Amino acid sequence: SSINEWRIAFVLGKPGSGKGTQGQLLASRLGLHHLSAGELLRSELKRLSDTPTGQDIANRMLTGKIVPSEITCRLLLDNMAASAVSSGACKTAASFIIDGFPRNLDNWLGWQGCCPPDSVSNAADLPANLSVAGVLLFDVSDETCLSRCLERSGSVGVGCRADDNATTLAKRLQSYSADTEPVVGEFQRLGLLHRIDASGGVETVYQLAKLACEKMRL
Ligand code: UP5
Ligand code: MG
Repeated sequence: SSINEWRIAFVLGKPGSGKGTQGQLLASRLGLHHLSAGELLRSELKRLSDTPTGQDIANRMLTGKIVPSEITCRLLLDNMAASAVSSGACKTAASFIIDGFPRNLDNWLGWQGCCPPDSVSNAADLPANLSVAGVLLFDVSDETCLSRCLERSGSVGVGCRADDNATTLAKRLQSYSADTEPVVGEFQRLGLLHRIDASGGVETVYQLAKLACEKMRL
């Protein structure tokens, strides 16, 4: 593989399927960079809370709607560059786990528009070669997702989320089947999809996710 290649794995799955939990574990144990699109949007909406853009992001997140791809792609690319610069991996090989993105076909088109395959990026801190190595899909039932998110909503402080209520959760699950399943189908067609049973305990799921990352040469 080329010296300054960045390899990316997207992680998709229903709300509460464990994208963030496994993203963090894979990052800390395998030395990958982990970015959560949802976390980046939550900090962006705090930063922009007094502006129309901030209000728009907040409204969308409270109703399970998807933020326009220009906003999310910019946040992801800015933070990938920052994360690679701070680790010294800027001009060398690096691997990224991006969780919760792309959420729909429009997000995927937007991403390809930012990073067309085999083309040179203009951004100074991004390497010439940025490729999608694969997509992890965490499979789990609606019931399990709901109970995990509602359990989290009972916690206060760290991890407490405005969208972990029954009304918003129903909308997040709807958005998963209406918006995200089509892009999952597209990754399947492209031969990029690694489907993982995410119903077991955290360590069980981690072993499966790690195997998939090894197959992707992440
Ligand atoms: N937990 C995790 N794994 C477990 C296991 N194996 N066994 C038992 N418990 C487990 O896990 C959820 C909870 O379950 C935690 O308490 C955890 O300890 C426990 P977590 O790892 O947080 O699951 P995750 O899949 O990350 O769930 P999350 O709620 O973050 O998923 P969503 O997809 O709903 O949220 P996200 O932050 O990605 O997006 C939020 C909103 O932002 C979206 O609804 C959308 O409006 C917007 N958005 C965009 O518009 N565009 C984007 O690109 C991204 C987000
Ligand atoms: Mg998450």
